[in-house]
Amino acid sequence: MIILDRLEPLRALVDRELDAFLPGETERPEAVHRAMRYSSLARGKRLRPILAILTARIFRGETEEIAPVAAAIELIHSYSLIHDDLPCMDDDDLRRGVPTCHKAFGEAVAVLAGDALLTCAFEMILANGRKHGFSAEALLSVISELSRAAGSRGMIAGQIEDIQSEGKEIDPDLLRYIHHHKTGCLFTASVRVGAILAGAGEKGLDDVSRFGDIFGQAFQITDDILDVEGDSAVTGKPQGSDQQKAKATYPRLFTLEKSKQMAREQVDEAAAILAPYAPASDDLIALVRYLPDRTS
Ligand code: GRG
Repeated sequence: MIILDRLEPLRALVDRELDAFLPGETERPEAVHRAMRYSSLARGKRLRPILAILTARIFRGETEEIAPVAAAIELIHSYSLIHDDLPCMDDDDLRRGVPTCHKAFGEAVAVLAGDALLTCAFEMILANGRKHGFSAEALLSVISELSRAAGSRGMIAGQIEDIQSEGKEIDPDLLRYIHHHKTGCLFTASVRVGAILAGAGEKGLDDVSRFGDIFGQAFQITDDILDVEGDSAVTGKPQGSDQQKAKATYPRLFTLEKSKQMAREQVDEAAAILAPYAPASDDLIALVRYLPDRTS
């Protein structure tokens, strides 16, 4: 069974938590609430909350009570996708196999739904965190990790450098900067959130941070490869979009073959970091090993 099938119950658990916390479609302002639910409940892999939950298991065993807090990370991710798709950014029409938020609801609603998802994430962390008995100190650390990863020292930094580098010559350092910030920071924050909620010590936090960073790089390389080789019916987003916009990508800088090799090397490196935690780290290792073969 491939790892994503084995993790399907976790994916469904995250969806139930999101469904339960997000405002209902009939609650005023209906348009914004409908758009928030439309984009965040659309079929996605829920990789970031799943990474947090699996990381927590390394340090604390079965950890169902992490899910209501970890699920909030998906709201930050969904916000970034909505804004990334806007006409002023990537101007994409398809996401997760359905029309993008601004195509379905208009631009003003999409901007506001994205903003509301970002703030809703922090509301969800506090509300669910207190309900499930996490300390105020742990929840402050979680908020600190995620706000930094989503802010101008994290995702925003990667996004703006990505936009500004379109059509220009890029070097490997810039490519690494863009992807580390745009994609890697939220993956690293996700595993750190899982470790913090599970009470991991310094060494554990350090190990999962290195794992998260390399996971992010391997994920991004395969994302770039999928833009070249993927099937938009499976990825749920337009194929060739990066190439069309002359984006900074691994295949553009290193060729497709070399990019695939780099992804495989990073997967091995990430797996080695968590090998000493086996068998508790088996699912995380399987998840990173799935990246080079992913089709969506
Ligand atoms: C702050 C506007 C703004 C953007 C931040 C994350 C980001 C930058 C933009 C998202 C666009 C994008 C395609 C980034 C590359 C990697 C990525 C995040 C892909 C989508 O993530 P998946 O594959 O998606 O986990 P699903 O749909 O499965 O959740």
